[in-house]
Amino acid sequence: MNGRVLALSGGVGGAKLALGLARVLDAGQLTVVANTGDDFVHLGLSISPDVDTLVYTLAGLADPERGWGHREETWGFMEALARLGGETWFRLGDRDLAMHVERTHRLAAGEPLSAVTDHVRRCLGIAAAIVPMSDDPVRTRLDTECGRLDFQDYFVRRRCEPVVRGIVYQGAETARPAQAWMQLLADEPLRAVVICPSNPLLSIEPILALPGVRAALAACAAPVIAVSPLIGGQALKGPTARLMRELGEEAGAGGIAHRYAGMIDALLVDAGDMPAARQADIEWIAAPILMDTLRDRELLAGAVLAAADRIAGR
Ligand code: FO1
Repeated sequence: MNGRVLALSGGVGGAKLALGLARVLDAGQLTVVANTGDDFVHLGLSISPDVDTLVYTLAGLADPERGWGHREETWGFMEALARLGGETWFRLGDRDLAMHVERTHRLAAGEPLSAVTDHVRRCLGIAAAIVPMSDDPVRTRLDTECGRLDFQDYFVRRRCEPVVRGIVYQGAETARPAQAWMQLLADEPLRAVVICPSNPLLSIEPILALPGVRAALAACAAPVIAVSPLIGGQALKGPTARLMRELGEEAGAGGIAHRYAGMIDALLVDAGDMPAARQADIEWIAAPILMDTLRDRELLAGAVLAAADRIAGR
């Protein structure tokens, strides 16, 4: 069974499922939309962390421990920068640096981020399409007890420690979602739309906040399947559960279902998170959502596609 699949993703967690989908689908059937709300300019370089995590993961180049950055990385640039008293809180590895330099150079020459990303994808032999959610800048900022913070300041420099009171997706209201994926959503008969197990507030919401995206998903004829990023109320990585609590949301599968209600047909959760009674008018499906190994990623991708095919009556 084949057919095109559109996946919405943030960084590490989402990229794991994207890799599983890429491995079980025929070449060219997968399009992954990457959050760009985490993007920023650092040391004069244009950094797109979630785009790069997807690129490195799908190219088999991601560092297996960190999840972000290039595998077999060396840190000569960082060491030299530290000696010069430069900013070292955001670590740019020597191999990774090539990505940021090339992207910055191409953006400065007038290429849109989607074209730069597609160029990189082809150079690294990735069959799946990777589409930044928009070519226009959207910047996630957090209102915290320490004031309004840029995303990477909150996430990396301050290790998600400040208590968060609100989140803004600056620029989202006027940014145009990239053509490549909105057209797919509107025109193509899709097999499934997948919301990857990424942070719903920091990674998926910036995509949903773009004009027309929620309506397009609600109107989409294909099954929309989400995978919970939480198990037993805990995120496997990152601040998802804490952030949901800080913003008054239920930090559990129920909270995820509530967030995506009206947009998704089914939510895949850990067996221990299955509710006693139907909730949020969606189908709840118990699935192996922990993705430690490559095999786990393929199995979860298979479970997502099986759910979509069943809902579509295929
Ligand atoms: N995450 C960190 O925790 N520390 C870093 O120094 C760091 C550097 C970095 C460099 C390039 C890149 O593409 C990602 C990097 N990340 C780093 C990951 C990253 O910023 C976050 O995990 C994402 O933005 C959240 O999805």
